[in-house]
Amino acid sequence: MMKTTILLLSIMCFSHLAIARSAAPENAELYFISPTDGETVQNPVTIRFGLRNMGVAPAGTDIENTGHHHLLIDTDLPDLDKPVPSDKNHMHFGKGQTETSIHLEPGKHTLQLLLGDHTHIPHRPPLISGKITITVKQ
Ligand SMILES: [Cu+2]
Repeated sequence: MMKTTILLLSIMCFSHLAIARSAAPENAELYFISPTDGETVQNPVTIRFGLRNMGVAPAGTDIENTGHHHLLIDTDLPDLDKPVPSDKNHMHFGKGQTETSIHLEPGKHTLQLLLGDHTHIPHRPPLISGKITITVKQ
């Protein structure tokens, strides 16, 4: 039992060493400026990303306490130890954009922001916004 625990602990320590997640200030905050949770909106949907106590830098630019935005649409959080996937549910804003305008099918959608570092990997601690639900009008 003890041996198993030690083995598990060392595996956990190693996996922490193996991944290089960039540090983020404890007081940093990621949030939606707009839309707000529960809002009904029309296409195209303009989404504004808010970030406090950290800066935005393009992907590939390794500057301390910066990152770039990822918009998660109708999905849960990905593995925080890996680069954020790139598909229709995970949009990258690697040029350092702080807002976007997208088209969404009419109906309910969930949106969430996740900051990634220069290699698209979430920070430690991760910068994650609240998950909001919006309704897109026909
Ligand atoms: Cu990215």
